[in-house]
Amino acid sequence: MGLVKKGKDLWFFEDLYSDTTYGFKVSKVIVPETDTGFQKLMILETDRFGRVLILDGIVQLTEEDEGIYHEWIAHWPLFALQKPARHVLIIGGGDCGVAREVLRHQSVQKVTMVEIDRMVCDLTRRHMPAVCAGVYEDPRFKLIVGDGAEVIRRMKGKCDVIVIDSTDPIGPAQSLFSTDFYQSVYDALTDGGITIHQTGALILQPFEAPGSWRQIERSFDDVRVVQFANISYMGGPFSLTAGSKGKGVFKNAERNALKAYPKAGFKTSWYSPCIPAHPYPEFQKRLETDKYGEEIVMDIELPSRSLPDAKKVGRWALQTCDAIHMLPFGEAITAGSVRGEGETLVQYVETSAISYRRYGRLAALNCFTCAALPMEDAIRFSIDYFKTQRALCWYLPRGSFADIRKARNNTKIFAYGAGTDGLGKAYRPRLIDSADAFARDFPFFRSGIAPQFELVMDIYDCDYEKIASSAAVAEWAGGIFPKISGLSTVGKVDAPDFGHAKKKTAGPSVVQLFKGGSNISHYAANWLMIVVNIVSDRKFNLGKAVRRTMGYFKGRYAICWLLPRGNTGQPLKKVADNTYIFFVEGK
Ligand code: AG3
Repeated sequence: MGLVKKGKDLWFFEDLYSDTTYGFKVSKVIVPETDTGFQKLMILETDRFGRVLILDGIVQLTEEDEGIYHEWIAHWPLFALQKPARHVLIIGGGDCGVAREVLRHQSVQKVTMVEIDRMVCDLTRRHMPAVCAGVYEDPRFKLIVGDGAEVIRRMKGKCDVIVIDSTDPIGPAQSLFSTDFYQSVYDALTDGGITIHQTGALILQPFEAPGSWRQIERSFDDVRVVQFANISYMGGPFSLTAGSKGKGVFKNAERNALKAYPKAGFKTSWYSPCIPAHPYPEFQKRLETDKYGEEIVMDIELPSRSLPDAKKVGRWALQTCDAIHMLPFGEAITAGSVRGEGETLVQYVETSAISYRRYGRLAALNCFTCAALPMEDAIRFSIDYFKTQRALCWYLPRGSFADIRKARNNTKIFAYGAGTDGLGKAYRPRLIDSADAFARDFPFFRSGIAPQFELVMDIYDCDYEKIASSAAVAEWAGGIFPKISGLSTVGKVDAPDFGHAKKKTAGPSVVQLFKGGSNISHYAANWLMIVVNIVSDRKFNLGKAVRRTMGYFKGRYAICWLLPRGNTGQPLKKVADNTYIFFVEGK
């Protein structure tokens, strides 16, 4: 919305969210919206908050409360260190608020600030002089106008603290939230060093902090979220995510701060070592356990009297969406049972899908959602709907970023319905080495238990450009994968991008039907992760399929499941014995 006239008054409303905003009355426009070549900059004056810096419609600081953010992001890491900091690197932070606070530490001999947008420096220096008070005059301070992601590569092992004071991961700051960047931040730190990054409002941007947590967890030895609240950043609890080079650095953070702060020789207004700034327990839990989604896979036997027609299956998909509180997206994709392709229906829900596939009297159902899945509701609904007795089920925690053992433990194989008591006894898949799964004599295909099978892949740390592009995804699903696997395609590849409002689920989806199977996958651009489900009744070279897929998307590692489908007649234990999970390391 930006600037809006209300009667005689001029108001500003923030543009960060599409469905909620906050605003203030403007007394004067100091710098009208200016395109800097990197972003749109505006400086406004208000009676209540003093001057306000706005980039791309998002409030970056107000003179009234900038101290809260700048003190926490600067002093928390500096006081948490075991040894006083000497060299501090700031990425972004062109208004110099962070530099101002860092320079108050007498131990600091050098502060390098790398800001990509010179106009942010110049205009805030001119119009908000209190924010950068003293910084430019301090001989310890050096400004580099340039791309932080590049400059940092030349700083190996040089910095005790690296503060990333960026805008949100949209626009010019996008590359500062990538795995490669975090890795070069790690490399630039001294041993025991700390980095800290602004990672958004915990309630209003629920996937920002968990996303950064996952990334930082991969490159750093420890992760910690520091929580505070200010006025400038709407939404209450706001997060800074810190990573350390060296294990156990954060264990002493509070103790170090309590000792160092009284000796520092300056007082703060908002930061205090007596405020531990841990996130609310609910958020901490989510940071550690949040996953991309959950999937329930069900094989059911249809009653012989009446095989459901396409309409009935379509209604099942829509009512399943209702039962699990997911919105359907787009039209269902269907295939008839010509030439043994099987009857298939795929209904997209928010970057995941509900699918049905019938072979004879067996229906193979998948119900994947990116939100919490009310699993029992989903199963019970399908059993009732198709008037069957029992479902053979696999519960898969998808995109959990967990290690393979945890992923195995959280996977459940069970029967549900008549003759079972609730979820009954649940089994785990067999954990094997990828080398065994990829070996020629892998027993899975010889056991005779898998008339159809499903290869499920969660591939992590993929290339952003590849997974954010519908065209690249379509090329893989419609052309490359069928070639690698030898599966023949039925119809055209469908690769929509529904433009989901939630960051967690942003990115394209894909469906490519095969003779005797399908490829249904989703691409989480913000988590750099993809989730793939391939069902087939023809065997293909697993090693080649997984490796080439990882190669195409440049994935660094993958967790794969292999499920025998179409086994409603088999004892549960036998099904579990033939369900596998394995870890694949990328090249
Ligand atoms: N940089 C962080 C702005 C974050 C705004 N995001 C938000 N409200 N979710 C501020 C620069 C101040 N030096």
